[in-house]
Amino acid sequence: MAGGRAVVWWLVVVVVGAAAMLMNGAHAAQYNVGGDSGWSLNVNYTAWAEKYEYLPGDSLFFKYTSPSHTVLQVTKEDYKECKTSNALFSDGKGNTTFSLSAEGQYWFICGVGDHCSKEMKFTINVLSSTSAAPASPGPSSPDSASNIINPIHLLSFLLFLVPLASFLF
Ligand SMILES: [Cu+2]
Repeated sequence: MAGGRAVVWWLVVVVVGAAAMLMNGAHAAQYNVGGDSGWSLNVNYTAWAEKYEYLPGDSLFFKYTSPSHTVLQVTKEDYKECKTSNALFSDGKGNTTFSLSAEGQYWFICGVGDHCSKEMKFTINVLSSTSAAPASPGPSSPDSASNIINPIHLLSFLLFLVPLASFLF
């Protein structure tokens, strides 16, 4: 049965490798800013932003139509003063996707009219991948768009496959 054993070990290696790959990528989440309300007036974005833990590789989706609103990433100082002239990032084409590529603090405001002073603004802190809890369940409420694979479920399924394989061979 030496050949059977080899097949089982080969299977274990493949399964563990696949699990590691999938768990690595499973955390990239896209967050719909403001949930169902999207990017608009009369939404408490501070309360919305505090619901999640953001990691590098995640992205924000601002749902709005041009020219009603814009998305500006600004400095902390400009955020406080609702200053729009020195934006680090700016888009007003509608439905903006913003990649949170690096850890650190991000400040966002709307650059249209007095929307920023009407609280159309929020700040988030993107944690480093290592500082975040590895077993974090991630976003699961309806206003997060895509967290396709639940790593825990996947892992239990794969761990179930291993004894099954040893039984078969
Ligand atoms: Cu606006």
